[in-house]
Amino acid sequence: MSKKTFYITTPIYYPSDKLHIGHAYCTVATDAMARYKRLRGYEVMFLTGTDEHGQKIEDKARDAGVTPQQFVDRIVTGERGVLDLWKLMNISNDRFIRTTDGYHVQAIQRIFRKMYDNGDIYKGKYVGKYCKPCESFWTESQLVDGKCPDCGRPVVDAEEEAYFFRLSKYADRVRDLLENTDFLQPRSRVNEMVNNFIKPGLEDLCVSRTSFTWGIPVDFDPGHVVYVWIDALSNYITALGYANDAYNDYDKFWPADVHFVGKEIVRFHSIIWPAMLMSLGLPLPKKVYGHGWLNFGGEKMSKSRGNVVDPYILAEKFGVDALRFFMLRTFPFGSDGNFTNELLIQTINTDLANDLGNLVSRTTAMVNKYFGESLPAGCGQWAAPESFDAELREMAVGLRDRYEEQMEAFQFQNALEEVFKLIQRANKYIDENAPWALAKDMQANGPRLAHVLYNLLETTRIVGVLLTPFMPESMDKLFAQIGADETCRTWDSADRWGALPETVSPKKGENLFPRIDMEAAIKELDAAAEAAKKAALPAIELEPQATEQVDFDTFCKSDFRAVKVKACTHVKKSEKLLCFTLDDGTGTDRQILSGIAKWYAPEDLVGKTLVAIVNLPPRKMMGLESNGMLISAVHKEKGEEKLNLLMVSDAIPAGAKLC
Ligand code: ME8
Repeated sequence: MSKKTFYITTPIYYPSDKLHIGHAYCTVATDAMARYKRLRGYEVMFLTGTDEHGQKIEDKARDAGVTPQQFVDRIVTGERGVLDLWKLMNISNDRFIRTTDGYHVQAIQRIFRKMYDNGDIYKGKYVGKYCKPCESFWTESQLVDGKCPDCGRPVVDAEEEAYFFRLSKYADRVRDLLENTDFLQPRSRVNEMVNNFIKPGLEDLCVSRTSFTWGIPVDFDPGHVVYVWIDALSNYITALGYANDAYNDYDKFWPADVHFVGKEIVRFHSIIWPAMLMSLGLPLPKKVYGHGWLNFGGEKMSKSRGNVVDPYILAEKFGVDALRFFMLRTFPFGSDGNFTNELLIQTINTDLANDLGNLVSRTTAMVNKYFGESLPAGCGQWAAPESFDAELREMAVGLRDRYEEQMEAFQFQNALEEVFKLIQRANKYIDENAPWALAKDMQANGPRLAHVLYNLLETTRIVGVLLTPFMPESMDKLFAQIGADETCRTWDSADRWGALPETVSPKKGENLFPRIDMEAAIKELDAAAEAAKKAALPAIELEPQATEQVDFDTFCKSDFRAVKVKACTHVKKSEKLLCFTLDDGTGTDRQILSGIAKWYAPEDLVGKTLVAIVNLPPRKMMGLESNGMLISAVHKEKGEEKLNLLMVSDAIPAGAKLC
């Protein structure tokens, strides 16, 4: 009999910037789901990838001075790029699609043509705004203060030929899908879609562009490229081999069991995507799940807001599994969550170091201490069980069902909550039995102690199985420590008490989740974030040149002269000011104050030939008079202000006019 299949996807990410922990959130959730289904024996197809076309990428590549393909290659396959990040996060995707892959490009052209041939795509006129100098079309909403968002100049009304998709034709069917099935989850997102987008009337969608070239060409109409969302959404079927020969998995895996997507792109997945599939005559995905955002400081984490958290820093510091676990344990998947380093460390310390880590280390240590290599045969049985023996055992064998119910509803947080209730119960069971007291008389209490420890090992094993989708590497270590081989790491064994042989050889090993010193770690993270912020700043930043013009006569009124420094001292009580005594060629010393103490030691300036503007009105600073201003060059390096006094050749005599 063929295996049951499960097809799950993440959105395909824009490789416009480095990905952050917010992107990792969805991918880690998808990974946990995929691993859970594999554990249950499903044949899983887990797809992720990158969405590489569109104007934004074209613009960024131009700014970076490379071709769009070079630009996306660097972010996808380069060091610490998308592929590296998924490797780091231990993501077990079965396939990775790039929308620049040849097979996808060809499939999109076929899909576009099919929709054109069946009359759902037609040529019309796109009415919008046009910026002549930039040769760009804009929609009303893209304008900034009614002007071109690129150059700020006025725009004119314009029309452009474009292809449209008859989205309006599918409005009723899509509404029915949303309102009368559980296609879209969480349910709360349905009203949002219907009220905000469907009720006001679905308009046909413009699905081609002629204003830029970085996209998939419409093969029957040169100059048009396919709208990036038509290109992107189709990835879910092209990656299976729809309309191409690269793969042959469409019949096996389509329709998808679930698309996991962030809440802001639910609109595309629950309205446009089903309508496209209806037009193509294909089955619809079974579910779209719109998850919440990971916020930082109360706002969506995103590069443009400058509040991104770097997964590399956190993974290096706390381990990948702790990070994966934290994201799914702490925030309900359907709602937004506020990421803080404190919360991350607190979760690691409480759940992983204290509760789980202690259970494992105490149990294995006690087996080794009181019994050596292994527990005696027969320890799984106890003739007169205590009430807490039964309680622990019942809770443990019933856990798999409770966990499954939550996982099937994508409620990772609740599934983990169930697991941790058992872990806490097991720790309480240690205290209830006080093994250290039993160990005082091994002759009398040895068999009971062995039974208690077996119950703890068995509970730990069940916990280990169910935590594997979340923390695969650490659970491998956990199994090795309690001596569980492959046969008792399975889904089937997770509701079977006694699957662990009585005489396995547990070995207390390294601490699975070391406790973290909150204060020290926060300090280090803050410093790392500061350094990363600095590193991301441009190497050199220059002030934009003034656009306002000065007429020549006004400019000529400024009198610039070469001056020689006779003396230079710090101004008392001022951290910024230096006081210069200058020879300006008039025979009378000139005093100028300048706020450059941060950059120069006074003694280094004596004897230098500088440039000053000498016909400014006198100004008082810190009780001293300044007559003019020294000219310097300013710029920023990695966000830090730099200043260089303009120094000219000493061959120039004091007082020489600069013109
Ligand atoms: O939207 N918290 O790509 P994208 C949670 N290419 N999720 C976040 C997040 C955060 N702080 N920041 C981003 C696109 N995401 C399209 C998708 S699919 C056919 C095309 C999530 O790179 C975001 O919600 O901008 C989205 O689901 C995913 O990352 C990709 O975002």
